[in-house]
Amino acid sequence: MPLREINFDGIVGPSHNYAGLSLGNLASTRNARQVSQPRAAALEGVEKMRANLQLGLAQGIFLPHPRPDRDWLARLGTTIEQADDALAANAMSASAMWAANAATVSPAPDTGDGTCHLTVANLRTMPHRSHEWQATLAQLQVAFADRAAFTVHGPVPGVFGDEGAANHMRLCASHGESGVEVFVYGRTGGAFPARQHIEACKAIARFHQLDPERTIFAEQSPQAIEAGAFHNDVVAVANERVLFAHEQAFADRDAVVAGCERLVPGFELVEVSAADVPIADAVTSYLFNAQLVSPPDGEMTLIVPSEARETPSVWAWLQRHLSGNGPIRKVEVVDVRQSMANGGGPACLRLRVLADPATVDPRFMVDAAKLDRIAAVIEAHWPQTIGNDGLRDPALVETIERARLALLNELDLAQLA
Ligand code: SUG
Repeated sequence: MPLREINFDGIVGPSHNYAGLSLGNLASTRNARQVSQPRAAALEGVEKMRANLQLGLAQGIFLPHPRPDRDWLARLGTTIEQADDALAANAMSASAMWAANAATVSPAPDTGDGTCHLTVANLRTMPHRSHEWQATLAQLQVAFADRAAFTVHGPVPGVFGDEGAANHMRLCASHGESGVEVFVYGRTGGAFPARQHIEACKAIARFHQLDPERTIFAEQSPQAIEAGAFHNDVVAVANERVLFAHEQAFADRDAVVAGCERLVPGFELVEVSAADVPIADAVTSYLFNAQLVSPPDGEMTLIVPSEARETPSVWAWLQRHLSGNGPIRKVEVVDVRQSMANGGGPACLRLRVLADPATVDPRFMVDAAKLDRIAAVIEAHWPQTIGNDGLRDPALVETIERARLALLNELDLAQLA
């Protein structure tokens, strides 16, 4: 069976809220203490997946994690009832929705043993994210249990921060061919935390048995991190032979481009200048946190959040690109405002896995009918709103725990409970 790109979207969990937990993520800070809408958020995510299916793409899902994370609180010697506000917020976060941070994926054509390797991200920089990996790993082990097709790795040691696919890009002539993997790390010492450590990148490249000749380690530009690009996928995205990036994405832009030109047949750089789109506009609009995909009709498509249409410099750039001869042939707009308000765009919400869909546990794959069933559970069980003062409210906690169980039962995944 041919390999296909499958986008696994994180279903937005019933505890989705705005706690302002992510320093360096400007949207998270700006929207701290706003009232969230978990039901609308999860339904936006379902609509995005529906749109992907309509483009002819293969679609998968990851499930919300248990929240509050009672095990994590117990390891801190407390409970959701007794924790202070800060710990309670960290234990309640629905941040696992941003599946781009779940793992780093190297598909079979790139690896020494011909299986698709996944390394779960330790996410150690942010406390609310540092306790995601256990539940993520449990799902990866079920979804990708086929040992002939997949190798799933535990996290790299927590001393070296790893944020998964958000800091990793793959370029290739076409999906099924062997690719060049680009790992993007940050250097500490700037205004905001650099979440991805170079040692984590190197360890993953070793675990995944990548060819060192076809692996690039690139430093993210400190300017980009300072402007609010806390992950590389806020300023760059790759698909097949195309790298779409802001000119200020990398510390040494020329070295990244030269490496890709040397290694990727037909490499094409689509670069956006700061004169056309200031980096601040790239960060507020999430122009680059788009899904750049190759639908079956062959028209490379950029799936952007509606904020991109509302940012004049960005929308003008997109119109110019579409009217020219560039490789991006179509732009689709999706509304993921609830996630965007926490700094999570269309690309954050998905993990790309190149694989034969038949080798994935079918409970993690969706079609339109299954999305209808998921939407019905969300409508019936997800809270409509959460205000930040109510995060420990026992009735809310009970609603959230029940909602997740209802979804697991609907999808025959109660084993993850
Ligand atoms: O890690 N926001 C997430 C957004 C992750 C976006 N992912 C990618 N770019 N791939 C983060 O900063 C905010 C949570 C809060 O403030 O309640 C948050 O965790």
